Amino acid sequence: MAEVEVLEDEIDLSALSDEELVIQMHDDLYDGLADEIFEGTTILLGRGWGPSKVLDEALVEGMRIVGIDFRDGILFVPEVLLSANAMKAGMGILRPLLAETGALPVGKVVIGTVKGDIHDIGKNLVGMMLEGAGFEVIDLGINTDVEEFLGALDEHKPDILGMSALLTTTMPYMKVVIDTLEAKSLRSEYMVIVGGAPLNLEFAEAIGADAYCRDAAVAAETAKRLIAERRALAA
Ligand code: B1M
Repeated sequence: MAEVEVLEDEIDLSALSDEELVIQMHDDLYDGLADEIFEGTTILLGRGWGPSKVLDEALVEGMRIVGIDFRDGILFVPEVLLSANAMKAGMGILRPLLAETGALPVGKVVIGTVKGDIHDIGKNLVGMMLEGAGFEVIDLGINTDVEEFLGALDEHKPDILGMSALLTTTMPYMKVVIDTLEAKSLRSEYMVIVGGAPLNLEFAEAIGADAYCRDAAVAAETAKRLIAERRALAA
């Protein structure tokens, strides 16, 4: 009986209009419902939507709403991880299609937790939020030393280098990376964003980073702003 009631409450996504379905997908992303996001993405593609349109209007917009509520303390880490997981379910379908159509990501980010530090929950959230904002993210994982950062920058040629640190003992390593970029005359090639609980704006400025991001939502907003500013300068 209980099962019947649950089934009666379920929404038939395929019966919704495009507009209703997109709004429903925003709700489902918010609620971290990966199966529904997978289904909604499949339905929109089946109705002739291009992968970029599905990404922008259904997924990225949904994650933008999640990001705002995370920033404002309405959503918390476990909920955002579920949303990010649901986003990944949609991205899994869209990623190969986007590659086929040659749709360009907003930009590329190489990200890692610095040497000596194994905290990665925040860094992973940042990576997911950046993906949600349309960035291609190359995640180097934890305990990343300067050689690994340099190797990844050389290989992937990102727009942005992102570093995370959760320990007061590891945050100075960010300066080692930035100083090495300076020493190799590579600093101007990349915009550097940093974050992690013990950091603040003063520290970011002191080590020569381009931006300090207090949380994952701010990181995604900041990355978009930095890209837009650089493109405006180049135009
Ligand atoms: Co550790 N740990 N930990 N820990 N740990 C802290 C950081 C600590 C504050 C706990 C405490 O003592 N109160 C303390 C640091 C003290 C200090 O340095 N002043 C600490 C310590 C001491 C340690 C060990 C040394 C403990 C020991 O072994 N004696 C050890 C260190 C190991 C190492 O790294 N070498 C250690 C180990 C661990 C675990 C492995 C058990 C585990 C990590 C699991 C994992 O990450 N996979 C762990 C955890 C979970 C924590 C706490 C409890 C939670 C961290 C977390 O995930 N927060 C933490 C206490 C705390 O912060 N309350 C603590 C949630 C996460 C979403 O937030 O990471 O801040 P956060 O990320 C945010 C922002 O900071 C920002 O956006 C994120 C999302 O909004 N952000 C960025 C982060 N990176 C960013 C990058 C950006 C932009 C924004 O751009 C690139």
